[in-house]
Amino acid sequence: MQQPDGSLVPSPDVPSLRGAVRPAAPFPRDAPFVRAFARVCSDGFAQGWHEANGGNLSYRLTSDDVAECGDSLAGEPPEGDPAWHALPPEARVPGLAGQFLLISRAGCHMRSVADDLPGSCALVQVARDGGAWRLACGLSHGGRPSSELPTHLLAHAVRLRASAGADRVVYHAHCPSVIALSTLLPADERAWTRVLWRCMTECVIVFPEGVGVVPWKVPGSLDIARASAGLLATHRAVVWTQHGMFATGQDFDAAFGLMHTIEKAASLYLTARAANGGAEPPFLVSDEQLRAVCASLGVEPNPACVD
Ligand code: 2HA
Ligand code: ZN
Repeated sequence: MQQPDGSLVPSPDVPSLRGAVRPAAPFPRDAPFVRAFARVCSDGFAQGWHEANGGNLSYRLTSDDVAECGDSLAGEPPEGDPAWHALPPEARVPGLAGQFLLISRAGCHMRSVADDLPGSCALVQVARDGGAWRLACGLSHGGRPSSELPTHLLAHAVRLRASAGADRVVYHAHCPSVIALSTLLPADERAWTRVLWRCMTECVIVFPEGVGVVPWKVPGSLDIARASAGLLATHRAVVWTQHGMFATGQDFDAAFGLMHTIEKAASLYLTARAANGGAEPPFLVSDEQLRAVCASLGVEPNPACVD
């Protein structure tokens, strides 16, 4: 169901995400991380991944980013202050205590983010106990953070742990070939990973851990957030069947590049399969070739996905 601003109504199990929140401080629109954030939104739209308000993006600030923002991020209210929005117990993120995240606004169109950064983004801080968030700045016309905030929060917490603090970007896009492929393949990690690896040699090098696959679930729900976070502990990308994909990375290039590689491989496979009358293409990269390229580059492929 959509609201007048085009955003999805949050699931009833995410009550803390309801209601508009008001900004407090000037938005750091010229900070390099904000410019890079805007570029991903524009580039993703140019790729055809963001129809209407589809997709969302978040970035976990470094301490240098925070220092550069100065007063914009100051004034942390005391615990219990109404500025803090409590998170449902399943979406608590103690691992992100005190961290700042830049995230797109619910209902915003990625195409237009660069034209109105303060109105299209929220800069939020996670509370010291990981059980609440507050708006530091942004959302200059009101609104709230992305309807997929629970997935973004849990994904950041999981990827921070898995990457020893390196991963900072969580990107969600409605990539057409991945969505189309999800109407043909079972929601199975091995099936997906093998199709992607075997139609383009570079794939096993770019994502040797394979891709996680979340079976269909309600968008914006805690259910889809938990399922995604579980898979993101061991994968940097997860497919949401009949919906799109989440890709994560150390920086915007890494997350965008991973999304792009997977979407391109899915597109190649669909094209080849259609050209072959709908049947499996006969000349895919073999298991022996997968192992050879991994050995030559010192990459360890997910053993469950190579024979
Ligand atoms: O931002 O993509 O999954 C809108 C969505 C919800
Ligand atoms: Zn979506």
